[in-house]
Amino acid sequence: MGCLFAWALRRGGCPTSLLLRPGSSETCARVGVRYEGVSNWLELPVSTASAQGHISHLLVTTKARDVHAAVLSVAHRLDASSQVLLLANGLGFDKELRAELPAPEYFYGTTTEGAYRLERYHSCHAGRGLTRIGQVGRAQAPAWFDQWSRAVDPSVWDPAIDQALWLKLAINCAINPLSALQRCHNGELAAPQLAPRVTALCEEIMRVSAAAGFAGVTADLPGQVAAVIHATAANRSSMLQDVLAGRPTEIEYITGYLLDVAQRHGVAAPHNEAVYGSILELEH
Ligand code: KPL
Repeated sequence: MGCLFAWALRRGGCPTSLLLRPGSSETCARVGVRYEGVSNWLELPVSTASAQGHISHLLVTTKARDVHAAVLSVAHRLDASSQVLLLANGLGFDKELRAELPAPEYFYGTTTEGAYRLERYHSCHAGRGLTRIGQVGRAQAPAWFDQWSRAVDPSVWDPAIDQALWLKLAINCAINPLSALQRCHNGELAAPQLAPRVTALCEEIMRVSAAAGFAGVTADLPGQVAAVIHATAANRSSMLQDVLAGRPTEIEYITGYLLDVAQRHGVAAPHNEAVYGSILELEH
């Protein structure tokens, strides 16, 4: 996803660099995006986190658990004028980060663009989607959003981004752990033997959502989840992909976050607890 956005921003005329992990010696990268069978390539400058130079705008598209380390690795290049856009799955990845590094201005995003990696710096843009960006309590988009939205089209400034992020979390809680445990494509969750488990997860998630002030957002969660299952029927969820690749999953930032909220509000969520525990067992 990072390559797709970097490529789109560069093509849209925004001076864009790729930030690589320390140790990399590359100075530029040929970044390609394949769309409808055709790959288009652009040269992008590359810098490492340990380099110097002020960063005015930083886009973070890492896994949720890596957001904290990624932003801290460039802390010396950020100040109060820096704008940091966090586009990761789940919630809660920014808690310690914001306490440790309060200076930059943080923005949040979620996207339904579909992309997967073909090889290093070469992605396939598999499906067009919508990117929502916002900052809680901010109705007006910042100046940079104008250029962003022309480059990453379609994008919208969402003054209720907290609701969009919560809905994404709710949908991920209903689909990701179960699909990873069943090792099934998303579409198989609609089968009669799994659909009742999805429903049970949804009912708990709706109760937690109501306690957290997001009742309206998840009012039709079973319908929204069914629509995503249908639209992504042939896909493997990101959590299943992590499990199959032997990577740690994002369960702490998805179901783990939901369960923290449930506990804070005294809402029972045994089905979500069960899938959370099973994913942790798989990881260890
Ligand atoms: O966001 C997803 C993910 O896999 O993380 C869904 C919507 C469940 C699609 O697979």
